[in-house]
Amino acid sequence: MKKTWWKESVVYQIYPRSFKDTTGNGIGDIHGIIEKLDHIKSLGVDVIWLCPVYESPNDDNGYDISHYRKISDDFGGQEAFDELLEKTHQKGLKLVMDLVANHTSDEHYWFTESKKSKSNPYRDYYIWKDGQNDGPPNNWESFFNGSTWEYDSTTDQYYLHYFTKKQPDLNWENPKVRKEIFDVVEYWFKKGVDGFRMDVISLISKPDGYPNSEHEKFQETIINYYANGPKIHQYLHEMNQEVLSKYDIMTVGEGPGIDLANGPLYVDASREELNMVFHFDHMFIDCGVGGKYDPIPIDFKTFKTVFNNWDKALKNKGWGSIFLGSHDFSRMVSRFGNDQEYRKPSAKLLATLLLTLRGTVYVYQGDEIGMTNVAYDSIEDYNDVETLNAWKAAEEEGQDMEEFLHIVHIQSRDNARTPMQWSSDANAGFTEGIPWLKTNPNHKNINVATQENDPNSILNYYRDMIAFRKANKTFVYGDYECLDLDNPSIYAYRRWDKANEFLVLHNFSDKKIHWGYDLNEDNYKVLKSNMAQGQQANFELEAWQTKILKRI
Ligand code: ISL
Repeated sequence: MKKTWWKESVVYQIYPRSFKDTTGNGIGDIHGIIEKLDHIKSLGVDVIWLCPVYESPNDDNGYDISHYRKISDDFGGQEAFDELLEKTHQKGLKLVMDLVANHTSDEHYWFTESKKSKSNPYRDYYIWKDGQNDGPPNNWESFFNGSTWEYDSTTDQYYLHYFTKKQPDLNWENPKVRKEIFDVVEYWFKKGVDGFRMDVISLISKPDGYPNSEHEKFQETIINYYANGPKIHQYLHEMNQEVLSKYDIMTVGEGPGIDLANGPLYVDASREELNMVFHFDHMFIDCGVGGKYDPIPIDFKTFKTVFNNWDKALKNKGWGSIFLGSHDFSRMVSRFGNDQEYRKPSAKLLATLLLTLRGTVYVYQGDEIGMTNVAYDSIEDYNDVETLNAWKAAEEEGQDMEEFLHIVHIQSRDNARTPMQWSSDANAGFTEGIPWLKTNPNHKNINVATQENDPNSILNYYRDMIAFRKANKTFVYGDYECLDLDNPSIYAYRRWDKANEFLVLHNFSDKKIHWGYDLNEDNYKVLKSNMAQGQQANFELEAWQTKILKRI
């Protein structure tokens, strides 16, 4: 297996709007990131991935770009970005940006032109179709509710938008569009940017003929119509040849519909497309028939199986990405851990899981201090377009809205977007103004400042575990095998190479357990745990205890 810097990297994801405000306008900005570079560096991570900071009307908080080469003034503009890039590099860190190229903002120049007439030179930059029987061209539904088609009276046609109507989809069939995007990518590489996370890259190639979906479940429609279109791999190979392969950068493609069958195609090095992908097999694990806003309990065996299957699928071709949270999902400790009585140990357990699996590790801002979900009293306090549209749809369906607010508490993307908790001060030390999204009241107890000086804090555990992974490359490149898959509480696996053999045990339960597996526990010694080791047997685990053992 070829060794490279990005395989060994730990990536820190920043949602700039919520990270640190330095102007008092309530919105996080690039100077805030610069101010906190020491914090980021102190974690021991290698790469910063910035969610979009380009010019945008913010219908979807920056995932609707109106200028690909301009940094938003809300975030401090180009000068601030150049300073960030320089200072990041000075600290020996790399900077990866977000490429949102499935769609633009409807306020992008290409779209305002495209709308003007059927003969406009930019018309074919987007996907325009005639309606059918006084309605949209087909029955497709958008990710954020409602039809994917928006009628435009100027030319009496509909345009396609998989997300909001302010996010029209680009027409990748058009070679001019591809060239424009490749040029944008190259523009940022020339500035010194170290890679891209590619937003919904799985959706860029549209299905021939735009047929009606015959599926009721939205997830099925994504898989069968929107994702992995006929030319996806042609486009990505082309991007690789035209630009990516010419730079020492990293790429990670994001997208719904990436599964075990097609995932390896994106990242098999010999195919020359992308380095890594984010799949969502474990992130959509709690979606019921009605999708994200119809949650079901997480099945632990399925959770483990997802990691097993992906490790196996990418073992000989490609490379994995390991993450448990992002700006699109609720907080990992609230979701996969226990954010009440066992918040501290379970946050540390999840950190250990992240840092002992094979693949590049992604840590989302705030997870390094165990930030949790928030539960606002009213829908008025929510900002996320996905949440608000789901709310509207539930209201129209006549659902019990008190119950739905409870679902919002569990599932809203705003859970991950509450301001970063720097201190116990007003607004968590995030802003001196009014934050764009209310801070989580628990910032009084959960914050960076408090954890900084506590040797047993989650924050210091992250630092320690990241250093541990760096010192033990077996966790990066070594083999992986899950043991005792049927165990309803324990996630156990071996990681090994020629030099070392490790056994990692996680107790995902509120009960103390002695792992009764057919291995001699005297052959191991405990190297690390999230709890002090008393008179315990090696395979004995307290509630939410995690242990890394070494075979002696
Ligand atoms: O957020 C999701 C589930 O709650 C996903 O379905 C998400 O919409 C999907 O993975 C795409 O996400 C990305 O593109 C969106 C943007 O809203 C997300 O923030 C971004 O990560 C559209 O650009």
